[in-house]
Amino acid sequence: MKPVTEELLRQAAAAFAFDAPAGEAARYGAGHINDTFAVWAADRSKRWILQRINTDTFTDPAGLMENVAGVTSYLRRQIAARGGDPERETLNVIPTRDGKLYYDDGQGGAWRAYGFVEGTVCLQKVENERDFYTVAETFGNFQKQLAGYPAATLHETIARFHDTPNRYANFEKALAADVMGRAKALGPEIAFIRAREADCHVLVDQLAAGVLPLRVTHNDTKLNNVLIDAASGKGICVIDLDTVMPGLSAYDFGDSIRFGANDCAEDEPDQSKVHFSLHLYEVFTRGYMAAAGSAMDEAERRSLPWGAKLMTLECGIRFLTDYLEGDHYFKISRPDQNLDRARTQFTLVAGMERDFDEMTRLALTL
Ligand code: ADP
Ligand code: GN1
Ligand code: MG
Repeated sequence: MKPVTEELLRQAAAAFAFDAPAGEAARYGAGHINDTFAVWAADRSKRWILQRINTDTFTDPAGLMENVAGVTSYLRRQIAARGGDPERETLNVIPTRDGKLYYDDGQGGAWRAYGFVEGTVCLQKVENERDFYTVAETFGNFQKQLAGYPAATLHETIARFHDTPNRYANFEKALAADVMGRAKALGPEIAFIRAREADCHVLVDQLAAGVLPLRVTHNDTKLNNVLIDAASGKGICVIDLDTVMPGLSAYDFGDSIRFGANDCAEDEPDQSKVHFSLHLYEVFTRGYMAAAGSAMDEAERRSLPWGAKLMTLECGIRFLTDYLEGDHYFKISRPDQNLDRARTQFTLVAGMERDFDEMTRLALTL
């Protein structure tokens, strides 16, 4: 994607039907994929989120925004029915002045706007157990609330997103091509991935065999995709709905464990500081099960620790693939950041393997 210029940002902000004149806009948040800005009203009475969707990643912004509009209006009805606040407990799409779900800037950029959910915190790292429990409940509820959503109407915004064997195959291709000449220094990482090739198939095989139910899932359940109410500490709003698609509960459960069941940054360069936390895994499992466990049979519960291990392995494979290909997918702010991200994932996978029996016992009993 081309860099966002001042002019492009100004034009994009002017395209939306905000309910007050727009003023200053500045970059906001810490996502790896989209370009996110907060736009203040000219009188600073309120602000909105304005995002340029990464159309290299999401090649069908129209289909993507249909998903987002469909899911958020469905959630609004559910939230209103239980007496909640639909302005804060779901994203709310603000249409363009000509009534569209997104603005096409004519230079390959697709922009959308949401109401800004004020009075929240967005964590980059687990700071305390209570917050992690809250995140678990919030994603568990999200899945439960969408159980009746017509999954067949959802567009697949990224084909084969959590198809781990396909991610493995792409890694082997990137390794064979080695366009940056980086493979020679990656012996241990390559061996680590190759030793787990068979594992990559576990979940997709169970899905194909009909052992696990297909659900509407978020598919990118990082901690920083939940907004936590600053006053009550309750998880209130699930954001980043670009990858909402049919999937497995193990994907959502697993990606949260990958990101949150440790006390390190995703790109920690010092591997001696990276530790999988079985205790935080237990905290998360309790929260997730409290919200979504009643609908899960034994096979689905058994799939959860596999989700944790495979989402972490898959993400490491994706970071390393991007590193081999020259860092074109995940935004980086320093050299070797994707390599550090990959190594961190592999250290976490090794930790999970040590604790796997206990992880399974907890998923079956909590
Ligand atoms: P990315 O796909 O790049 O991760 P996100 O949609 O997750 O983009 O947004 C990036 C960040 O912007 C979030 O981590 C959060 O801090 C902030 N954010 C996004 N939407 C809202 C919103 N509606 N209200 C307040 N903050 C938001
Ligand atoms: C990306 O968009 P963001 O930063 O929430 C990525 C996820 C990865 C994650 C790793 C669409 O998430 O799949 O797990 O980075 N999203 C996409 O931090 O590829
Ligand atoms: Mg995000």
